[in-house]
Amino acid sequence: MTSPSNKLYINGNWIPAADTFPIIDPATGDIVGDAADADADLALQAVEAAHAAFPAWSKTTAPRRSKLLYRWYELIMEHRDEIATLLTCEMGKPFPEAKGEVSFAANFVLWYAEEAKRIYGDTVPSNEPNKRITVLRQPVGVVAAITPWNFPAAMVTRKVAPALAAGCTVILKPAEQTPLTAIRLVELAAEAGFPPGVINLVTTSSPAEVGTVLTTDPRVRKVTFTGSTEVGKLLYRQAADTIKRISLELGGHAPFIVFEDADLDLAVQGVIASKYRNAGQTCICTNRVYVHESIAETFADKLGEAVSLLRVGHGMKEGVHIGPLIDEQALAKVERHVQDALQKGATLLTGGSREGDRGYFFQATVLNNATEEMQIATEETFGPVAPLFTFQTEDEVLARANNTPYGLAAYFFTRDIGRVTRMQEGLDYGIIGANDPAPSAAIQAPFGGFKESGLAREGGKYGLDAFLETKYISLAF
Ligand code: TXE
Repeated sequence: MTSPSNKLYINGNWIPAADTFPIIDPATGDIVGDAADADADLALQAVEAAHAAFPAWSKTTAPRRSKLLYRWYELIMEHRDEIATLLTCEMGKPFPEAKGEVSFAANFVLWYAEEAKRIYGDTVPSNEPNKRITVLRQPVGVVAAITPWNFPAAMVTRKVAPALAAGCTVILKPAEQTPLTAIRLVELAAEAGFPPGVINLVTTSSPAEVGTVLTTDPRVRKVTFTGSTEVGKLLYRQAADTIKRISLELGGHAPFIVFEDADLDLAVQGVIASKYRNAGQTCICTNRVYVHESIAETFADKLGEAVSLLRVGHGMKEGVHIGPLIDEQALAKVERHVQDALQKGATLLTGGSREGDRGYFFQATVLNNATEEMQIATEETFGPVAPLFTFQTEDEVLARANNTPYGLAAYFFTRDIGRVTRMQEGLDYGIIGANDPAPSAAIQAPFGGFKESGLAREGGKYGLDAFLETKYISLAF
């Protein structure tokens, strides 16, 4: 692994902080690097730099912005394996998944390199012959991007690339568990040639201190955040005083519904793909599997058997499907949810416990006979545990699926076209997988949630809107 830079990137310079903090491999508990520990003063310096760089960057031509983004994309792809190694070592996901994530991350940069050239305005017909109405799209200003640990590369580029394409300058604050991937991505952005102050990086072990600066300083005009619903609500409140634009991509509690006419083998593979990827630490991960009572036993047998074959281990080992959870707290939460479900009458089909005596591993688990009273039915588990519920009718399962404050992703499997139409329209979720367990792989599609799962969309042409203001000009002549 290359040695990470334990510095902050502010105004085009790599500068040290007074302190650093260690980064832990969740598979071993070993220290794999360290990162600079920014405080409020350093966060303010980053805001100052982004603010000073904004006028020139916002006036940089679209082809020039596009070219720099394209160069950044090329550099990320050239260093794909190296970044993926860093990612596995600080976050834990299996190396092939990490490589997939780095390509996914790079593709956002590529997409927005193109999209930068397509930020169009409008001419609107006027009521009077001597007036012209035009509508300009202009960059919103300085952007604070706060990213989580579960996708340390893709969440950075899904926010930073559209912001830069729109003409905004950025302060990036990655999660304290996974700053090394972000540092490397920013090093490559610097190498690509973005001018000083256009991208700034503040790593910190005190997210509340730095986050307060980023969400209250009036020079920051936009906050884009992915993380827990709890922190999302806090940032929303903090940003309210200065009416910042805010995008929130928060928690989820995805239902996965298997109707009696579904292709059961496909549905089993679907649960595996949507639940166990990233050890279940994905906001669109399946959280509740509803199976029609007439096929419940067959489905449970098939799923239990398939999941028992998944191998848990260090992400750099070959043949591993599931890496560790991010930390002890995450592991304890998963354990708590499983214990609570077992106490309330669930039965284990496979898994159910921690694995090994080092690192934060939990076995791939399937719980049968789950009910709504269990914590797992309402709280985001963020781990490799699939609880199985049964249902009798379409109306009933639709109501149960929608009975949550979350509204990010929902999945269902059926071969009845009428039911496909009714379900996709009836589910109160921002992302629907109809016979598809992996809708999020499309960078061109709008990713985001209803209700308490968030605000605004990321990805594709939709992801640019969050970084643009609309200006209406009425010209009399
Ligand atoms: O999230 P946090 P955590 C969910 C998931 C998980 C739970 C807790 O259920 O089990 O949240 O994870 C920064 N001001 N998701 O505690 O704390 C933090 O530094 C400013 C879903 O890791 O929300 C990091 O950069 N920033 C999710 C980011 O918020 C603050 C991804 C996310 O961390 C801050 C991760 C503050 N006061 C967890 N406090 C998804 N949507 O995919 C924290 N942060």
